[in-house]
Amino acid sequence: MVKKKEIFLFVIFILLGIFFIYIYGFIKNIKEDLYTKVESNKIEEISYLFKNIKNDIIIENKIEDTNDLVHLLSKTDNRVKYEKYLTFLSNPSIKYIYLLTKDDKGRFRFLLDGSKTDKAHFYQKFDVSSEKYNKAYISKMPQVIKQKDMGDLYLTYLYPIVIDGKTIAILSVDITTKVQHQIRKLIEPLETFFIILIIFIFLLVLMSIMQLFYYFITRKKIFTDPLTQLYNRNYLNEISPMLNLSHYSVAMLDLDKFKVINDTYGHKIGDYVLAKSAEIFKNSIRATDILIRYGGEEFLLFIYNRDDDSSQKVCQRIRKNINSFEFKSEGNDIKVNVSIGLHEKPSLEKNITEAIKIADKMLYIAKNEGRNRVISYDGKQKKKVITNTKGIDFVKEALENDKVVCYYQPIYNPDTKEIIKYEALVRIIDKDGQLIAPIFFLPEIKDTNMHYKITQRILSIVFDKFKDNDESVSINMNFSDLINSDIENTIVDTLQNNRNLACRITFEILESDEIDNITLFKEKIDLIHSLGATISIDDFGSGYSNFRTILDIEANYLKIDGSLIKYIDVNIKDFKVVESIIHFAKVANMKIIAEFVHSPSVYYKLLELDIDYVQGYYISEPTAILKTKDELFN
Ligand code: GH3
Ligand code: MG
Ligand code: MG
Repeated sequence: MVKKKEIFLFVIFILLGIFFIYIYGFIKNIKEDLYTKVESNKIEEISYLFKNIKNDIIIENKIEDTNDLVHLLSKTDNRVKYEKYLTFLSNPSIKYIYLLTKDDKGRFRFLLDGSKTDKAHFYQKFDVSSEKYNKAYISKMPQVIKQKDMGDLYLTYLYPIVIDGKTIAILSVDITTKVQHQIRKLIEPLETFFIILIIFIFLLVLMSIMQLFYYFITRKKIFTDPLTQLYNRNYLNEISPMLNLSHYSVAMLDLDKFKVINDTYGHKIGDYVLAKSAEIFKNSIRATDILIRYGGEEFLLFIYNRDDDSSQKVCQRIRKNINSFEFKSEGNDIKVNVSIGLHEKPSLEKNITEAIKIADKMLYIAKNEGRNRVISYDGKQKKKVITNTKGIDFVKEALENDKVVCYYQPIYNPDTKEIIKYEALVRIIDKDGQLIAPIFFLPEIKDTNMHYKITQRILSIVFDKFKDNDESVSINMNFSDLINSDIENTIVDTLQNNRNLACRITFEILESDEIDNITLFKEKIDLIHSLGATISIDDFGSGYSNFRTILDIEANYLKIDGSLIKYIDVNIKDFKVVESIIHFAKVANMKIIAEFVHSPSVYYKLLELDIDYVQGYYISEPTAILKTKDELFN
């Protein structure tokens, strides 16, 4: 999920930035306020000047208009007198003071200049630097010109001298003070400090934006499958802990006979069909559903529970959309189907892995029932689904008519390149001559007498087949088989008198929660050991595996469950779990077997882990006749 720390920091930086900009503005305002206050104080301070000047020059000389004034001041004596007077009135804050008037052409001219040196001549033209001169003249209102870019406060105050409603002259006073300089000295370091702080925060915000951006880019890469642009297994690992299964149904989708498409049209078109199928899946689901490329041409779908659109409907929609789509590539019209296994109530299971396993089982049934279909499980009818397929009578009939057979899958030693033994796998041949896999009949006859009967039959087939050859074989048994006295008798009777056979027999025992009586279990294991046969723990790592019990059993082999092997080449978590199981087995002095080795990449990944033995379709499928080592890997 989104990295909370990064987002938190990002928000904090933004808030700090806003806060500092606010403080900076606040300080700037204080500075402006202080300036304004200083200005008005200064102006007030010199307002006495204007009254005195008006009285002493204008009123006293009975000046009535501009001409009178020009006339008065054109006389050198008067000018010298009044300029001295202006100089005298000045105080330290007044830098310049002069009297101006406007000539006929509207140009400003000097009448008096209070400067001590470099005085302007009488009636010298004065170039105005601001419109305010005219404004003061016309509006008859005093004007202030703030001089910019000066170290100190520096302003020009324009005071119009008005007689009979007419402006006859303007008194211009330049005021300066050091106060502003002091204010600036005080406040400017603060301002600079905040500017630096704001720049620093801005850089931090920029950095965290870049970090977030980078995070989202890499995150997308890590969680996206490049071919289909769907989520990949990493995403499943990421969301698993947060996913509330009670809101979803889980479906497993697998393209039918996809290998044929690859074999017929080539891998490139195979890739196109995969990508296009992914697109069709995506268009058939809703925004709330989560679609993941689980591996190869298998997809995992979490369907959000909604009243208006059931998970069954969604699955059927996907199936129909794939079925009716014509994949066109390089002049080929390709038809593709999809089989879907659906678990409608995954929250009934212990965890996501278990729920996915059941969806996978349903998918397996969909494949076996002819593909291009949806098989669903709602938590209740699991048995029914399987019963409907093959029931107790089916097994009984098979036993009576000798239709129970064994297939043998080699278990291979990659170091010596030898077959170390075969696993005997039961099959039933049905009326149509089709081979039926145990998933379709064993769950139904579990805990019935029929189960013991079928185990007895398997034992007799296997003992018979292997008694006269040199090969080794493993036979699947569960706990209830093991404690059944008839089965025990068969094993003891056969193996006690045939040590040569006994040492080539391994019993593969499912380590399950049903082993409640560990002492009894251990007793039976010891019996098998005493006969010279060996013990293998089956499906280790799938459900209830308990390291302590395994150590107590003192098994010779440990077979890692296929669900952990299947995606070991792409799923780092599975890889780590298998790595630690192998480590554990080595310490406990057990040989380790990996089942479900279905591809070269899985095979080579296991070699990296220094696996003892491997078994799976990549090496060989189960066959009726024992394969030799030269017939493997094709
Ligand atoms: P079933 O109906 O039983 O599912 O048959 P299948 O042929 O689809 O199943 P199988 O698992 O035997 O074969 C799957 C094939 O998918 C084998 C593998 O080469 C191919 N495959 C897996 N990933 C990719 C891929 O990324 N691109 C291509 N072109 N093929 C892939
Ligand atoms: Mg397939
Ligand atoms: Mg497949």
